Amino acid sequence: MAQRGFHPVSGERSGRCSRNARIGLCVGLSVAVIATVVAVLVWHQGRLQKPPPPQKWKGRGTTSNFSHIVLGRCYTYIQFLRPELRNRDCRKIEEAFRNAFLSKNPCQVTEQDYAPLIKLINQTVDCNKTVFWSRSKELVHQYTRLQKTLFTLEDTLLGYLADDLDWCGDAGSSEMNYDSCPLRREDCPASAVSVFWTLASRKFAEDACGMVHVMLNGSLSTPFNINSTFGSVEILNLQPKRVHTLQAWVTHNIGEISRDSCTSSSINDLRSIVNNMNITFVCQNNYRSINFLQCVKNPEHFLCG
Ligand code: JS2
Repeated sequence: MAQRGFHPVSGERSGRCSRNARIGLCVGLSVAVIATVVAVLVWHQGRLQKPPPPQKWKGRGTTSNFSHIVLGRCYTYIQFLRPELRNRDCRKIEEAFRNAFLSKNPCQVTEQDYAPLIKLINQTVDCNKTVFWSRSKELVHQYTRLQKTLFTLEDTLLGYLADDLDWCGDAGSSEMNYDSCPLRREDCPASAVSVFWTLASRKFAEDACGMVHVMLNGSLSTPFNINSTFGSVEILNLQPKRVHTLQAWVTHNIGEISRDSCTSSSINDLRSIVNNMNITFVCQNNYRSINFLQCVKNPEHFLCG
């Protein structure tokens, strides 16, 4: 007869089962407790292991709000300045810019690191619309802001995003280094910023076609400097099969005595380099449109009568 509560067939089994259940429960609880303790220890250990301080360089650190500035500039550019680029994805562009240098030694960033950014931007300038410059940044951009069909590098999206910004990361951190970034001469010849501008300038020159222009500063003793970015990167990367003429505008500060800088030795050096590339060289002193621009800022000057 079945004992109250005891079933002959499954009785032993239910007794054994409850014991196994208890053992399983105990093992499960023990594993859960051990896992929790280990997780807490690892988390606490992680907190104690602060990332090493960023490396100390001689230059300014990353510009504050770098990511927000780049994102804002991108939207401003594609929505208002050049709506023909309205289909570009600014979030992906900002992320690609950041990923080009974050978690890397800023002296070991390569041109390849910027390739995804360049690919996402994917912009070319129409023939006859490219303007280079050297030691004349302010005046040339005053001019291209009015002559909107002309493009300096800083009037393209790539140059517009980065102009006047500083940026670098650190191999031991996923954060930007806001304390300092390497300087070209004092720290390393190829910093994240200088690699960017050399790449951007070279690509800007390679893509140029037709008649290209350059604004040079006639108020300097050497308006053309072979060691400048224009002289050492852009000129040498013009493609003679694409570019037939380089037109130089040599500007003088409006208050200065005008002189014929187109016959100066440094301009003659430029002429030789360009002609040896089978590209026609044309030089203009005091280009009228640019003189007018200077008169806008100095209407009282006697030359602006
Ligand atoms: C650091 C910057 C910035 O033709 C022009 C532009 O296309 C430019 O890319 O290169 C030429 C100007 O360079 P250059 O001839 O050495 O003249 P510069 O007056 O000494 O200007 C140097 C600027 C080089 C590139 N660059 N570098 N940080 O924010 C920055 N912005 C630009 N354009």
